[in-house]
Amino acid sequence: MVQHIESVAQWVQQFADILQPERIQWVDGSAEEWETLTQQLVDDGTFIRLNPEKRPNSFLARTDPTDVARVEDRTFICSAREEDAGPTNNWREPGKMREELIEVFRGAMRGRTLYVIPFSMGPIGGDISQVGIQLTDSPYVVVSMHLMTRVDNDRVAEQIANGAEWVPAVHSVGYPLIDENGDARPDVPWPSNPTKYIVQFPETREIWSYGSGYGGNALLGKKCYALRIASAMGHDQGWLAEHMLLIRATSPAGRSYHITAAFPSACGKTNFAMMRPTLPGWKVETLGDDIVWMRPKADGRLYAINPENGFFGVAPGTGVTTNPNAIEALSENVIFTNVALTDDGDVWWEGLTPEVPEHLIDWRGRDWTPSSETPAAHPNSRFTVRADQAPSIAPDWDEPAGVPVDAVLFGGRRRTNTPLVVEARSWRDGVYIGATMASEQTAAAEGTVGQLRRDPFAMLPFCGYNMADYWGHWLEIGETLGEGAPHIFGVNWFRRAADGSFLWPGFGDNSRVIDWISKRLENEVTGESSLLGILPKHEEFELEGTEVSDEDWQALFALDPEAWLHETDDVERYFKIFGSRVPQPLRARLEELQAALEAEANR
Ligand code: OXD
Ligand code: MN
Repeated sequence: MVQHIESVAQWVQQFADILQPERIQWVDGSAEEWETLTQQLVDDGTFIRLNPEKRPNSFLARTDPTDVARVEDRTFICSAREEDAGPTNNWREPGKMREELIEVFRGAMRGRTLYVIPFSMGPIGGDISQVGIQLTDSPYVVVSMHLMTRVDNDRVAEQIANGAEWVPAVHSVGYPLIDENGDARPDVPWPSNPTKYIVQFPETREIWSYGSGYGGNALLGKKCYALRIASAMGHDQGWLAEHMLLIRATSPAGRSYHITAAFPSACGKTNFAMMRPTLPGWKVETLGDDIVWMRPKADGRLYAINPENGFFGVAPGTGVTTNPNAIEALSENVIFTNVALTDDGDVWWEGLTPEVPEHLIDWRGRDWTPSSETPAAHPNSRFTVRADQAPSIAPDWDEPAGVPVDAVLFGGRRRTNTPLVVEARSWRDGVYIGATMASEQTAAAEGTVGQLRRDPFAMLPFCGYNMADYWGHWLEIGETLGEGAPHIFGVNWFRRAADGSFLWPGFGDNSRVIDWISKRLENEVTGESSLLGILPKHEEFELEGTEVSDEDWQALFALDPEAWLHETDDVERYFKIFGSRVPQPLRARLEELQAALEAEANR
């Protein structure tokens, strides 16, 4: 048990002295623990138990309306030197941040239970897996961690006893039940604090989080560990931690391809990961929907695992037509957060069904009817469910060795400019596509929805060190892999026609893009050379059964050199932010592209 490991016991005691909880509970991940804690959450008013005949063992939580998304402006990368955090991260000097946070943490758990959660990211003991221990005063976090990570006291203890490095992660919602004068105050259904800190110390591999109980702010195995801390570990140790989904696509001929894809938050990663292909004979199996860890192995290939154990998916837009696999996965054992409640004790959100219920209780607990002016479910409302409940889950998704990656996709939400699919001619050009990705902002983080922002590799909020060094790390991994490197593609499902309608049907029809990618991997088609890379020829691409007209097809790939020169000017300005740290090969690619676009514009 982890409580018998001296380094762990000491660390827990050190924080217990600061946080001053009423008691400490060592979490074991068992079914009994789930039972007890979910019932306690119901009794305390945090959870509503859903109608067991409709959705057994499932719960609805409503957060405080001010605690609904990741708080990027309160997320800090505290490396020893500011330049190592880089211009895209908020930086604070680690010593100062520690002092400030210890004061904030002091007494933060008065009157509450301190839960100690030993967990593994990835199958316990796997050669790409890693362990951690989270402290929290939120039982909602404990049961969510049960679903999202492998919580197991004995087996994690065994890893640590055998020398595994463990990441300490401290979390408090910042709502003590007893103030410094010893006066009690009542609890609320969703305790949180208006002041929030999501802090990573990449060099010492520590996470300190305060004030929020929601999602990536509070389930510290996810964004804080599996992306911010793990990206820094990977940089030092020669591997990659990425904001990517992972699937296996099998062709009608029975050939399987492992594909990872990076899309910014709330751009359909979960839908893509659980796709039901419309192209006859294709099958897609899910391995992961949000994060992959990848390591080059001795056979010269890049191997990937999904370090998570569950899906924390955006609910709105997930429906029987858009993602039937997710809908099946959600039939039992689910924690829903900030969706609407139906009159018969079930859940609903925009896009779940084409028909809209006559009456609901919205995510804020208020009566709602179709004439209400606000959505019934919060745009960033979520479901939390174990990965193996998805009917599309690959039978070997849990294999510690991981799978060899054949193709890497980078995509954003772009109305204009970016083609449906383009293959990079080289690893360098692929890294350029990843580094210059941009997307229209969604509701997953606070900020203005719809604004275009550069989101390199979909890692803008998640890279635990200088983004330009991260690009350099990708270039180095490419060199290590050489011939065995996956092919890299840029994709965009969101291009619009002049009238504002989507040019591409998306969802299951994205299997058509996979089909073309597989033909490129097999060298069965040549594609067509363009300034941006290799584009599909019309005749190489399966469109039968879609309503994509010739005109739509042209528009999906139209390249306007003037518009692209604006794009490359913007990239040039973006690169300037990183100064001399931008790797030379990426500057060279930018210059090459600018010269080619200028020649094209002057023709
Ligand atoms: C997520 C995100 O929660 O990217 O996966 O915001
Ligand atoms: Mn994500």
